[in-house]
Formats: sequence, structure tokens, C-alpha cells
Amino acid sequence: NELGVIAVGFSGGQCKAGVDAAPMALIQAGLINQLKDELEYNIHYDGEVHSYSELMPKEDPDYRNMKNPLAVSAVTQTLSKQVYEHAKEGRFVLTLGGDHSIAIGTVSGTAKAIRERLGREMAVIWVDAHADINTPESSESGNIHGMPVAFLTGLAAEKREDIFGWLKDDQKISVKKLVYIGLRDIDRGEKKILRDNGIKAFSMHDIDRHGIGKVMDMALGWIGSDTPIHLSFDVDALDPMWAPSTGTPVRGGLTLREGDFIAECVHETGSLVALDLVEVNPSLESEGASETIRAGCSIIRCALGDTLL
Ligand code: DIR
Ligand code: MN
Ligand code: MN
Ligand code: MN
Repeated sequence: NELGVIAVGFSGGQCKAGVDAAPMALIQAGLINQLKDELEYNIHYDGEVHSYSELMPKEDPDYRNMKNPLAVSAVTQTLSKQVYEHAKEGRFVLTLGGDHSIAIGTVSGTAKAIRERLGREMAVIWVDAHADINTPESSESGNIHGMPVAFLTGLAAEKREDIFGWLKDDQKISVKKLVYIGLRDIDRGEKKILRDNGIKAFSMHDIDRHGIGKVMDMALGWIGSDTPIHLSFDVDALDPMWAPSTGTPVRGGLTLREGDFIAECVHETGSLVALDLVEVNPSLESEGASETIRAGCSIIRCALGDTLL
């Protein structure tokens, strides 16, 4: 039970400050000790919250409609190497965000390591109110946290090495191995991208219709057994009742138990290789911050094997 933990205090993929404080808040809530003591992981953690300040460019003008392109590219490139170093040793990699742009780093790092170690293509389960699959051109906001899936699947690409040109094929994933759960706020351009590429997605409507149990059976059935899975969990997938402190809350989301259940089911496959927990922003809705942090810790424990009985 070897676990690599990376704390990423980065907020440049969107416009609201505070999401960079989430890793420290999760750790101060006792997360690392819970994993060490209750779940008996051997933890590899450098004890730092990385802000990557040494990577920040002096100037970072918009490029192809992207905001902070140089900063997000540099941070995710470095994070990709950090994740890869853990994953190539066979460690489970837990990354605490930060905004969801950091998944460009985490998913690319595990995808490459899994290819090299197991000769396998990895699947990604993206739990989110949003699809985060805008291309720079389809995005209405220019925020890169709405684009990571487009870069990771190759639906968006850029030649400039300093703006995601560093992402190579062995770090990318197939649109066929991507599954969404919890969607309810998709931009018009994203709907077309999802449709045109036949991407598997379970929206809140599907969860209402079938129940979360059936949806998890279908989601994991689509991926197939014995496929390594990276779970990227945006806390805004939960209803704001349970996770109000996040940058772009959307009503009508998952209950606390549905969120934990998703994490438990993915753990039970035995195929989970990495988890991201992103978009907790303790400075927003500050009365709800501790609730949001508790929800995040709970999802992480469930994904790492905490059981009710
Ligand atoms: C929106 C919001 N689709 C965008 N995305 C968010 O900016 O591209 N993702 N909030 O988490
Ligand atoms: Mn997201
Ligand atoms: Mn989201
Ligand atoms: Mn968001």
C-alpha cells in the first residue's frame, strides 16, 4: 500500500483566489493522518504545498483565448513529472488541488507511467458538474480549468512547447476511455464535442432515472474490468448543500453519499491508480468551508478503501 501525495496550491486555471489554500485545509483537517492510521498506507509526501512560484512568468498575456496560458502550462508540466515519478514506482497517486486545470498534469503523468509499466491504456472517470472539455476556441470564459479534458484527449492541441506543446501522445488518453458522472452545466460547444466524439457521460438526469448504483455499474462496465482507472473528482459535482465552497457551484448535484458511493465503487474495482480532488475553495461561502473540506476528505478516504462496515 504505497501512496504518493502531491499538494498543489494553484489557482491560475480560473479567476477566483483561494482554491490554492485547499490542500493545506484538507491536510489540517487531518487527512494525511487518517490515511496513515486508519487505512495503513505507507505515505510518500514531501510535506510541502507546491505553489510553483519559481515557474510564474513575468507576463502572461492571453493566447488563443486562454487566460494565464504560460503559468498553467508550466505548472502542469512540472506536476506531470511529479505524478509520473510516483506512478512509475507503482504508487497510488493522490493529488490535492488546486483548480481542475491541474488535471492536465496529473492525468498525463499517470497515463505515461501506466503505459510504460503495464503496457495499458488508462481510463479516466471525471466526476464533475462540468465537462471541462472546451477547446480554447469553444470556451466562453477562457479559463483553462474548463479545458483540461480537451488537451488530454488531443481534441485541443497547441504546437508552442510553452503552451501545452509538451504534451505528447504517450501522455494522452482516448475519448473512448473517458466517462463522466454528475454533469449538469455543459456549454453549448461542449455538448457538440461530447456528441461528435461519442463520449460516455452520465448526467444528473441519468442518476435520477437509474439511481447511482446502476449508473456506477454502467460506467464501470463501459471501462471494462482490469483497466487502470484515474479518478478526477471536482468537488462541485456535489450539490452546493454539501460543498458550497467552490468556484462554480451548480445546484441539483450529487448528495454526500452519492459522492462517497462513486469513490467506493471505483475503489472496489481494485483498478484505481490515481485520484485528484480539486476545486475546494475555503475562502468562498466561508460558513460552508469546513463542510466542503470534510466532504473532500470523505471522498478521498472512500476512494482509498475506507468502508462503512
Ligand atoms: C465553464 C465552467 N464550462 C468554462 N467550467 C467549470 O469556464 O469553461 N469547470 N467551472 O469546473
Ligand atoms: Mn472540473
Ligand atoms: Mn466543475
Ligand atoms: Mn469549476
